[in-house]
Amino acid sequence: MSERVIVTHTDLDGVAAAAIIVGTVGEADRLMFAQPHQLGAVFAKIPNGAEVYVSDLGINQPILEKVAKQIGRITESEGTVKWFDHHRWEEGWVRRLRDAGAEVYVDTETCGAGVVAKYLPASSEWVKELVSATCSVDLWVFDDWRGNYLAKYVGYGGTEWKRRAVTKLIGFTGIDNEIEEVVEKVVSKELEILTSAVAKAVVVSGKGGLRAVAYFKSRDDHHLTSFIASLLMNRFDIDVAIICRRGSLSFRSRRGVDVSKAAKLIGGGGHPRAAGAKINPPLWRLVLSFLGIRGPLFRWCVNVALDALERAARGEDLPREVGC
Ligand SMILES: [Mn+2]
Repeated sequence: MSERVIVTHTDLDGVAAAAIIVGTVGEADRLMFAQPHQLGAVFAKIPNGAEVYVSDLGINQPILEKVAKQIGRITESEGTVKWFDHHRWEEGWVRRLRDAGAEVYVDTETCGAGVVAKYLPASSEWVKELVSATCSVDLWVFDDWRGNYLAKYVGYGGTEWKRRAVTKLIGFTGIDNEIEEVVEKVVSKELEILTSAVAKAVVVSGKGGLRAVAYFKSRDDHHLTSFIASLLMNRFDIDVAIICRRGSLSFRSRRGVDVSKAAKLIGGGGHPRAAGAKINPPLWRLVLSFLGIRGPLFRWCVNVALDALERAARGEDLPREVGC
């Protein structure tokens, strides 16, 4: 018998999509969580003749050929590939994967779970409810409060947890005690992080007088960056926030301040109100930070950030290497 493989995204939308697939076609032999850029490597691991479902993952030009070749290998060995997504695809990408033998369903009107429900298809009552909750969060419309609970529930743990979450969401009946308890844990943890951010943040100013609120973030909680930054900007009544980490820095802004140019000046990019860049701090500052002495790294990062902000404000547009 051929192996059933599901490849899905790591967020609520991906988990819900996988739950709908499993709940409709049956248990998967392999459930793989991936980010779009990992698809080449992921597909290489799928055995010949497999029955493959891909959900809530887009393709992009750099990996198109690699993935198409793998799809060709799978379908030529009697396998099948069904791909469900709601991100924007170029027509040529759809054509290339179809030529390789995949069934491709791309629909930007709904979330990934919605695409699976519509085209797999799956029309049970629980599927409708799960799609409603999931799309609410994934499409940023927030018209179904259960989605906010589910997003926090799914985000609680790593791969093993997400596997469990897929099973949990099959036959979705709403927010039960178990989900509530996990969400409570996640929310108190987030509150703790936000409270400590306010306590540890500092107001800094550059040589040209530009002011910002800065914070060093040692924990790996990227999804909180925007919340922390907006909290700090409000609390300190400052329009630019600098969030430093060991390998990257993020800018956030409000009241029309554009931070994307500053990010570009140090080799990064982003949007006017949310941007960032990778940073390469001098080794000794990095080493000290791992020993718990974060000041030297934090000060270096803040200087890099302030310098970029002030140069951007002056209208300079040449990227510059940042030194010690
Ligand atoms: Mn999605």
